[in-house]
Amino acid sequence: MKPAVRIAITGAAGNIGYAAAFRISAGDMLGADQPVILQLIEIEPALQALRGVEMELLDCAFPLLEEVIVTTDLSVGFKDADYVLLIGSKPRTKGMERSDLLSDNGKIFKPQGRAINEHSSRDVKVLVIGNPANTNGLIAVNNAPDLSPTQFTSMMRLDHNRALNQLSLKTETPVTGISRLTVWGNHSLTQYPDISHCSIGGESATSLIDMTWYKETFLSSVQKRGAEIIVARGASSAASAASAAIDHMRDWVFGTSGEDWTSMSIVSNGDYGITEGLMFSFPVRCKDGEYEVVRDLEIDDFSREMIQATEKELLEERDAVKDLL
Ligand code: NAX
Repeated sequence: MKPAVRIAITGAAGNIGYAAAFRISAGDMLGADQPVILQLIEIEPALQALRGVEMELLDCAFPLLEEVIVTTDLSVGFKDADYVLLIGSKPRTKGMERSDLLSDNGKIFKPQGRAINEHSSRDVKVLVIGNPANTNGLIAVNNAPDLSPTQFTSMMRLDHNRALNQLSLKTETPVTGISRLTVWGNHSLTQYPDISHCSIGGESATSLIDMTWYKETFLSSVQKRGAEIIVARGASSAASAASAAIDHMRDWVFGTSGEDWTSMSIVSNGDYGITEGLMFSFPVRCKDGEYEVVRDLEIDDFSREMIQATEKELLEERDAVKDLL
């Protein structure tokens, strides 16, 4: 057996954290030969619930789960962490302005970025899930100056998986037959699910898909899928978000398949003209624990417009939290 790795999860008593912890302990994220130590972080009011999660995890007698640490202390929770899932955040409540949401969450992600910088493994891989995920990720990475910006990512994989599902249903093709899909930009209504380079069952998606359906139905159905689930379930996506987080981390560690790629929000290097330093979702390929933007894809006028719109929104979000960066 390999030595155990440490996985820190904030908001671990919440819906997504609860779903993720069990799948990670079962080996879904890092493989059936990788023991794990879970470092579960919550705020004081949720500590009792978190102790219940700990009891359930232990009651599963997972062979890979070596230890569970439950804490409200960031220096304990992030200590030596090899992987970090930042899930806990402040939800938007009725009447709350987006700028208030951004700044309230900033107050969470700034100290968390600092604590990761100070206490986590020098090779830590961080995934930010708590919304607004891109800008929370931007705050965290800007407060971790001793780590590489490439160690911080935000989650777009749920949007990517949702788009795959929509295409699969529309074309009656299994999801495994669909590749080279990209969801660009922000995890918000401006995200751009792009099928320009996508292949479905070996054929180009643009030759199979009716572009009126694509523009008038598909785009908004992916963008608004989260809201649709809230209406149906009375609660926001949880198991699918946890599953997407596991997909994101697994691909980052073990690599994407062949010529295919995935969508990850990463710190922009200026690729595709996106403002340097912005946390933005690009098409990326992963290999040997690293990721690289898929470069030189042709961007048509429609795509350019959509990409610029989502970049504009992220620039506005960045401006709203500039004192936290
Ligand atoms: P829940 O409200 O069920 O759980 C959040 C948990 O975080 C709570 O237990 C709370 O006590 C804890 N928490 C709050 N502040 C904390 C802090 N400073 N440190 C540690 N823990 C803290 O929400 P859940 O459904 O699990 O969603 C969590 C976040 O994921 C939300 O921000 C949500 O909007 C976001 N999502 C992001 C997605 C993405 O694709 N990036 C998709 C799913 C989800 O909407």
